[in-house]
Amino acid sequence: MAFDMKNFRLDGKVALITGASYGIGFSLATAFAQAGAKIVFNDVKQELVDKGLASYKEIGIDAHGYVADVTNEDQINDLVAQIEKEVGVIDILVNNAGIIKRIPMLEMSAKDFRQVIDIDLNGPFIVSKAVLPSMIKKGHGKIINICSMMSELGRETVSSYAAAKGGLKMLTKNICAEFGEANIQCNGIGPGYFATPQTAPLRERQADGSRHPFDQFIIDKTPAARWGDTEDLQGPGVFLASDASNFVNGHILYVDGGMLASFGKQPE
Ligand code: NAP
Ligand code: GCO
Repeated sequence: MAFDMKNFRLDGKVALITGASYGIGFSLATAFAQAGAKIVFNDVKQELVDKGLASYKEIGIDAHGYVADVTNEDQINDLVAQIEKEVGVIDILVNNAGIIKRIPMLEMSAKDFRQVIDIDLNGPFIVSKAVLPSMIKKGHGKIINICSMMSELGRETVSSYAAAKGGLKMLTKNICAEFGEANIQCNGIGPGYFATPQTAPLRERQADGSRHPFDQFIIDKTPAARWGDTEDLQGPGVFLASDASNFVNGHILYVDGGMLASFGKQPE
């Protein structure tokens, strides 16, 4: 059968991107919209949902926004039922919502550790479990989990985040194993270091106007010698959300400028 570029389109599909008022989720949603999808997103606060709706409207996207906490199973089940009633059955889920707490392990409370695991790992489990039944009934579905360099690597102060994102990589593989036969594809995107609010503390200019030491560290560790721009994630995202990836399953697509492939820039 001749290859058809239509395979990369998302026309008529309903995409739920969690935590997509801004940042990576917002960027993926704008690309999905351009590929033809109807955009649905949630956030934990009404003011953020309103801000997100205004941002989507500004660029001509008529998105649907809802207040829901990904860690709250009742809220998520009600959200999915409301989306199915008001927009349609969810064809594409992006588990994007996530937080990070940068605390040295010996100073981190179990409560803080649990909160990161709850949002970054339990959340994707809860939301995936809520959307899978209708995807199975419909005979197809795409789940994309936003993983991380910390799905593969540790680093000081991010024990909870690395544990969560490592777990999310394995949840991705498990959903593939359990639902592949139902024509559900579950893959991950593993961004490298991207300039978003989440990484702003790592990029702050120093008092003398110089780069944050971590900023230079990332540039030296990345063969592309730059931080990622969220637009770098749009093509990989549309690919994994589209029919073009129907035989790709359980895969983590790292979009990291080569970071995981490289030892880092050698000293001059
Ligand atoms: P971000 O700018 O901090 O945005 C995260 C979004 O998730 C925010 O809208 C946030 O809403 C929302 N959120 C947090 N907790 C939530 C909850 N319980 N329920 C629903 N929404 C919730 O982060 P980002 O940089 O765009 O990252 C998005 C995803 O990519 C995260 O999973 C992150 O771990 C991952 N990632 C980021 C990078 C990077 O370099 N930036 C690299 C690899 C992976 P609030 O504002 O209300 O908290
Ligand atoms: C950090 C960063 C990273 C990025 C991303 C890398 O503190 O090291 O926040 O965790 O957010 O996850 O892939």
